[in-house]
Amino acid sequence: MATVPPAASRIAVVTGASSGIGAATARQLAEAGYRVVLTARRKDRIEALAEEINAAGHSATAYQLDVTDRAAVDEFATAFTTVGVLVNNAGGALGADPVATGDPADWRTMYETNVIGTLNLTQALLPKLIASGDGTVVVVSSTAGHATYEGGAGYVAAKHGTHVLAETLRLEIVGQPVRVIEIAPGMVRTEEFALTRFRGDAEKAAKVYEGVAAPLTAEDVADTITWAVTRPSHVNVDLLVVRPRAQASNTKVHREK
Ligand code: 8X3
Repeated sequence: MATVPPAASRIAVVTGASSGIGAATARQLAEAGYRVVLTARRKDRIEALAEEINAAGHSATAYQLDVTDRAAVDEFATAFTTVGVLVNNAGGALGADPVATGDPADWRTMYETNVIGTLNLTQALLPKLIASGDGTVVVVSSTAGHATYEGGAGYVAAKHGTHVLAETLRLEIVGQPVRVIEIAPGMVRTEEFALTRFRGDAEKAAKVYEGVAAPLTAEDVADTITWAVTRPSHVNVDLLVVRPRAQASNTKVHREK
């Protein structure tokens, strides 16, 4: 049974809420009773999602935000006295090139969005999470944050960064009323992850999931996030690794012919 958090901690901020895991998480946290604040760069998408959530009788607002823009993030944070939950979901992969030929610009972008984006939101909202008396920071990392694979170095390096941020923050704020939860999904088929990685090349994107009976869905991951967040306050799920049954490791995937 999910516990209902105290009233002061019922705002949940979700970054990257315009699609995929972020959008699914926003829907599920709203259903769990949180007032969700949807952030993403694409205003039209988060506004439509907020409308959908509100029409279903829950509570959502949309706030256009680029997580890499620190001034904008600081401005966003002034809207709150307390925040109950921050889900750092914004991020993604760009390219799948070997180290020998990877584009440094891609590496930089991935570090900026995945690591600095998470750092920006976490720093800006930490005082509000503490002020709630019962805060939760979720870092959506990846199995790429725990082991490497060929062609993945730029993304893997960035996701190791988000993993380290979560681990270190948990050490540093122990004793404060804030949990730090890392969710590390493996293969998840969303409308955009692979397409963005391969710059719109639908054929390459489809190959990622080729023959895989049932990759995880955004809803599956949102489910694990919502489960971890709704445990009683004293229960900190440090790290939850979730993969489809067909994926035994980042490089061992069962593909049906
Ligand atoms: C996504 C998992 O295997 O594409 O975060 O790196 S993988």
